Amino acid sequence: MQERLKELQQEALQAVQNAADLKELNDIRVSYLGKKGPITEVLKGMGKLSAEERPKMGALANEVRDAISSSIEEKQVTLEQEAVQQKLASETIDVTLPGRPIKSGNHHPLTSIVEEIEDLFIGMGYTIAEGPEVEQDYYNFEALNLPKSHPARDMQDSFYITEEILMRTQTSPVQARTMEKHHGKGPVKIICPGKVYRRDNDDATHSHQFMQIEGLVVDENIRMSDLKGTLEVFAKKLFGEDREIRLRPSFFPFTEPSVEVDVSCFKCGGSGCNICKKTGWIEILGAGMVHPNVLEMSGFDSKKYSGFAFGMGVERIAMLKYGIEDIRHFYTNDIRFLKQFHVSE
Ligand code: 2U9
Repeated sequence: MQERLKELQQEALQAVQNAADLKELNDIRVSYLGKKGPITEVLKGMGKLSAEERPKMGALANEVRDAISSSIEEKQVTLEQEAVQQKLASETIDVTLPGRPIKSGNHHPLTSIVEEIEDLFIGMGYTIAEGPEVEQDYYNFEALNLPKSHPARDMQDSFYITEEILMRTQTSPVQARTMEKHHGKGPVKIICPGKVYRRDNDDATHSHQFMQIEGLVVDENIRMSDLKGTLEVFAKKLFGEDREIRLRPSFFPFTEPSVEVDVSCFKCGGSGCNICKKTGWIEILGAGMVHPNVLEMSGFDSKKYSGFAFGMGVERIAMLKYGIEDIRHFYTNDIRFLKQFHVSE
């Protein structure tokens, strides 16, 4: 029995030594030290021993069991450490490798232009005002000095929904609504960006839906020189510090006097090229002093208050700024077109 126990110890220690992983080690533990293991088996035969030999054999069995179990524990620590080392080695990150670029989208060019213009005017103390795209005839036309009989209504063929409701043809109704909310008390200083709708046949330079930005300032002592100074800052910011503007007389029902505003050509600097059609000037917006009828209709005393307003088509500004030749590129969402406006941050 003594020999058998020694033999088992040898065998077990050898097996523990050779164990390749934690699972194998656990199998050894179960097979040698478990209830059905060989040591238990040997101990069962102790009944046949003399009273003298029994305690000796019991002590030896415990020694063997302890030796096997401590060698298993030792081996377990070694295997666990090896496993950690292996995991660390396999998961090593080379922090010196360059990162993978994260693909990000970018703003639509129209959004960028609108935001750039908004930021500029916010910097000059304006606030942004928005209003409904489905608008009442009153705010779209009547309140802007375009009564039902006015011939200028023909100039802007509109999408009517009912006799009195239409898709707005300009963002001006937002200004009329804002003025009304001020109950005749200035100042009003707003920028109104948004979509507008006109019954036009789509081609390279026309779209039945496009974006406008309009501005309105109403207060005491607002003069044409305020309008000119404001638009000069705008033109320089958008098209370059060397730009100049010029005002040409024009007509809009909601402003008097009215002007069309040109910026000196940003390509040739004014000497004449294909962009400015050899004139040195490019038309960028319309503007004027708010018509007294418009002030009165929205509740302002036109003897006390005056104002200026201006309006521009956002697509036109973007086409000029980025050299885009077809307005339809803005709406077809071709990723190759949109990607060109990616600005990495
Ligand atoms: C109120 C009073 C006055 C807004 C103005 C223009 C001149 C203008 C066009 C430019 C190109 C529209 O996109 S476009 O077709 N706009 O020329 N807009 S003054 O005047 C207003 C607006 C609201 C209450």
